[in-house]
Amino acid sequence: EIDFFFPKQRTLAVIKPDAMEEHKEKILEEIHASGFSVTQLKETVLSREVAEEFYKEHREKPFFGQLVEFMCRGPCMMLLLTKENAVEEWRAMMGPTDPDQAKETSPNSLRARFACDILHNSVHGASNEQHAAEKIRFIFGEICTEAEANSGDGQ
Ligand code: RTP
Ligand code: MG
Repeated sequence: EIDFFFPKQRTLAVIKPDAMEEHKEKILEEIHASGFSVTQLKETVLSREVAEEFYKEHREKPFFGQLVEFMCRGPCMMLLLTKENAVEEWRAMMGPTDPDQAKETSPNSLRARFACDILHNSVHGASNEQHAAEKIRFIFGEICTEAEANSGDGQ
């Protein structure tokens, strides 16, 4: 299996409530077409508590209340994506936070095409490897790759 020779990275991606009805299938299709493996996938309506914890880094921001409300308003699709350089590649696919800026600088990005505005912007992606690991654990619990499982003492 040639995959063994290439270090894979994991990231957490979310299709946000504004994109679920109209754009979910298209986004999933593009994720696959871009060479990501969807290692875990879960469609869920976030509770207020979970949304607050998920975005706790933004607790002090003026948009925090609106952000939490928005993330709870309907189903989200949570995805654990695996690929070389997955964190950066998924962020590049998303484009800038603000779709007006995305349309200028990255017209092919998901946010340029599907986002409504800077808050309702269709997709989330972990911002770095550490953040990805933390959010993957929070959303999917303790999971490990086959390689990690096999590196134990086998008892
Ligand atoms: P995300 O965390 O969702 O992947 O987005 P991001 O890194 O591009 O942007 P971030 O600064 O982490 O903001 C998190 C989410 O908060 C909402 N937001 N609203 N009204 C506003 O000015 C504003 N700014 C950010 C967006 O939903 C953004 O994705
Ligand atoms: Mg962020």
